[in-house]
Amino acid sequence: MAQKTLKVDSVAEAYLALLADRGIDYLFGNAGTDFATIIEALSKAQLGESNAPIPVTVPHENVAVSMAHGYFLATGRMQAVMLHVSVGTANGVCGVFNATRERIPILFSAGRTPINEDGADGARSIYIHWAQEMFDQAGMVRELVKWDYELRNARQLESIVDRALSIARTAPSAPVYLTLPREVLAENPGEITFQSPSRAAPAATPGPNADAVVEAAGMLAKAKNPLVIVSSYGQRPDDVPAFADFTEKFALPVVCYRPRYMMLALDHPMHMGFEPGGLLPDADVILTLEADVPWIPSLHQVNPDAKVIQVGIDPLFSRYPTRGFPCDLAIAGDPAVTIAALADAMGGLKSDTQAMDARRKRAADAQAKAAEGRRAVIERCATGGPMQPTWVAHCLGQVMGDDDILVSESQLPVPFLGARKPGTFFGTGPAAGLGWGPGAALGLQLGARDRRVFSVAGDGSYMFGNPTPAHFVSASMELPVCTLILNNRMWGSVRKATLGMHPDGAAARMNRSPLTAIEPTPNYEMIVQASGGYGEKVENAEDLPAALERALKAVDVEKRQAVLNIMTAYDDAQALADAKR
Ligand SMILES: Cc1ncc(C[n+]2csc(CCOP(=O)(O)OP(=O)(O)O)c2C)c(N)n1
Ligand SMILES: [Mg+2]
Repeated sequence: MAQKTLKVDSVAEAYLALLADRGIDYLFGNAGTDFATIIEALSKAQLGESNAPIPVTVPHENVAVSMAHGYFLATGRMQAVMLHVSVGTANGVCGVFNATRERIPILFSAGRTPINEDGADGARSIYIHWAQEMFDQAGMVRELVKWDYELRNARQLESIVDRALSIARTAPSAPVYLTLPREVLAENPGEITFQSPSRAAPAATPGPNADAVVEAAGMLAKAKNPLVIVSSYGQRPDDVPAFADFTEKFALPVVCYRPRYMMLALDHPMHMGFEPGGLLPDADVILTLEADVPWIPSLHQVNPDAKVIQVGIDPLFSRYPTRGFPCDLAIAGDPAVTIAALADAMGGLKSDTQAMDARRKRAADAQAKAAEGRRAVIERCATGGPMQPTWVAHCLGQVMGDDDILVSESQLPVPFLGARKPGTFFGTGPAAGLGWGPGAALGLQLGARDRRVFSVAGDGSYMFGNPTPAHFVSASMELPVCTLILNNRMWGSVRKATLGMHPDGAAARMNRSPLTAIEPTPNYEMIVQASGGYGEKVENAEDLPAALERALKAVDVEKRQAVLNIMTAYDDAQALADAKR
């Protein structure tokens, strides 16, 4: 088997060379005193004297983790993040939470305070080295990662790194956590020998159980009113066409519920929109596809006799403490393989063609009605300010090219964007740890430099996203993301939740309830200017198309980032109606 031997000055240098050998392109770093030997080794790499991933200086940990998340979405390639001991880890936990719930592999790592109080290379040299030590640093993230370990010595380096990477990449994939004590990083093994290429393959993803597929196919073929509810499918864009064919061929109505990706084109003949509420009472067989929450039990009435089939890599979402959706049949395994197997099995069964025709007609009617409704809304909101998010989505849809990417950490109404191709939409994950969007957009742009990336954020989400660090990285790494802020001067979702529970209460009688209003609103367009970007405030609907053109000129021609701070409306009645659907 092929081996490599490298002369190295430190374990840090060996570690970085090994990561580069294993296909880690970038190390998203937020450094501290624990990084001394890492920085020394990265410096050697920049002088051409060793190998290492490309370091990216990210001045907030949550942005760093979100960048690794976004880069994976663009490329399918797992990346590394390294943070400063316990305190840096604490700042990165929210990003890890988002990544783990969306099954994104990341080598999440941090230094460890020196163990020795003196007498060893790398031993404690600053007062913080005492207080920063924890009894169990990994305890902070253990619930969220699939595996964690602290590197003990140079001899175990290859085995531990490969184990971390292969476990993270094995489905259901997730972040892993590796801590790197300063003394261990500083050890000088002289040279290191490792297998190259790696001999630590991740496990191949299991396929579905054949009997379960036959049973599910029988249930779906017999159904009069089947319903497919899908939430997190299409992370791999290539999975989408076969799903589209499957649902079209067997006339299976599909609801894309809280979509994380582009899972089915808006103009697909069986696309039934984004809310399952209206269809659940009559559904007789419900197939949930990577849908952690296929409906809300307290809001939606579900036909009590409906059979429910849950399909996914981990269809019971075993890392969720509570999840009681009915499940008559669960099929674990690669969901794309399960869809293909279901299509095969159903192809051999007799289908009720009359029922299928009726479903096709219902879907076509519903689509025509929805499209008509959207046209009417767009006409109504084309002038004046503050403007409706629907108008922003519509205008954005008009300027987006087919391959442009959109990251949305906002209430942007997706249907108003128009039809999008697979791999072009990325929505907030189910844990909704705010602050993901700006970093994810940067990571996507880094992984897809030839494509335009739009990032749409609520005003609250934009601030959670650490705009100063994010705009700094955009400038330093030449990642000209175009950001649209839906600025309703409020944590609107929090107000909506308050009024949902207390519709006639005190908060409902106030326009600006406590802990929800973000006023006076900052001039967000000025933050990006501090990093050399283009910034503009947009107050009226009729000004948005031209403002978008100016922003895109900055991005496309001047190759610099842009932010449009768009004043949007918030309406209690509308918010409450939305919340009840
Ligand atoms: C890290 C984190 N903190 C707090 C929340 C709770 N939260 C959910 S939505 C929301 C407000 C978001 O505001 P904004 O981005 O302006 O969107 P809007 O609701 O106004 O459309 C908050 C604070 C969260 N999801 N994540
Ligand atoms: Mg807001």
